[in-house]
Amino acid sequence: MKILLVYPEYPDTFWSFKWALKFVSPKASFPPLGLLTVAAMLPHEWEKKLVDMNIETLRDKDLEWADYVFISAMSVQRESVKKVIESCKKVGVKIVAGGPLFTTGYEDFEGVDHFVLNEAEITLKYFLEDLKNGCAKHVYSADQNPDMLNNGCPNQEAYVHEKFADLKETPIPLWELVNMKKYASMCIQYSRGCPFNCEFCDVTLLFGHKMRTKTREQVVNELEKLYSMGWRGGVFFVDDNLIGNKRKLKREILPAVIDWMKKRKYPFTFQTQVSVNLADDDELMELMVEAGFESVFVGIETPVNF
Ligand code: B12
Ligand code: SF4
Repeated sequence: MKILLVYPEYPDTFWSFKWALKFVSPKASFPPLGLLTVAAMLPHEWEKKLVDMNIETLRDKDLEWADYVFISAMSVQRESVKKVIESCKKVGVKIVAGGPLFTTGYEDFEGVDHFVLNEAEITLKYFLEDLKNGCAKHVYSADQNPDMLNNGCPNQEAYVHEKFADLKETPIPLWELVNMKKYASMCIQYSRGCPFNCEFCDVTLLFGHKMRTKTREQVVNELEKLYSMGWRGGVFFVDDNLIGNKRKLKREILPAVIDWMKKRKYPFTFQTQVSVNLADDDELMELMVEAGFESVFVGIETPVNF
């Protein structure tokens, strides 16, 4: 089976860093971590290629090569997604779509053969099983309503009775698919979810309020993987709010990262996103600095006191 993983183009916004990137050689800020994680969950023997449209053009010849095109996107990539779907339809290749854009509104997209929604750790295995049995459905979704649970063929929708994934099952992203030189920074994810509830933010809808975390071994193995692939420089912890579970971060994760960074002579600098209550915690700030965090992104979106 040949799988083409496609990451649609961003429009020209602040976060695209289009103008800033001109001063350094990379073409895009970050690689698509969701697609690389999904790629690592697909059968080992399947052939996989990645086209990140923020660094290269998607050609018909790429689409013709594939048996399935896997698309991931966030809302800001909507227009490009529509064009990718059109191109796939023109060459007659089947489409599997997942990620935040589709999980929060798949009904807006016609022409997609299979929606594999929510976290792939939960839904992808059901799709792969049905595909093997020749009866893949139109929609795979995580839902807590037990009445909607129906995983048998030939229904058109499968509701998996499990809302959020255990990150201990999450594999190391398939970094082999990426040309690291084209990016300003690499990424790693340690946790999902956020204890807060800012009204504009899709994070808690998608990933819940309960912090789910990887183990310290997983974090160190992911750093080691990036290092062994030759990466040196920035690494973005893409967590929604890295300090959502301060205790585990302070007691387990940061000490392991500090240890690894010291052994490897600080090959990376880290960036991340945190809630503003980081400022209350000197010990945590000191540990983060010792681990190699050089900047944090703090969103001050509300004047309401917590
Ligand atoms: C890193 C990040 C970015 C990076 C992008 C880096 C990149 N190349 O991906 C930066 C900082 C640039 C960014 C910017 C923005 N972002 Co952003 N970002 C994130 C963040 C924090 C992590 C993404 C990530 O790597 N996750 C780790 C991977 C493993 O998770 P994942 O991608 O969700 O993938 C999993 C599943 O979704 C699924 N899956 C994903 N893709 C696919 C595909 C298939 C085929 C299948 C089967 C499954 C599947 O399986 C994966 C494993 O479980 C998320 C929040 C989050 N927790 O995900 C927000 C998030 C994706 N961003 C969001 C938004 C809104 C934005 C902005 C528009 C914000 C703004 N107003 O400017 C900008 C727009 C960017 C632009 N250029 O204009 C929203 C998207 C909402 C939505 N419904 O689409 C999110 C969810 C955060 C939020 N606040 O709600 N972002
Ligand atoms: S603190 Fe950040 S991640 Fe958490 S709900 Fe608010 S905006 Fe979303």
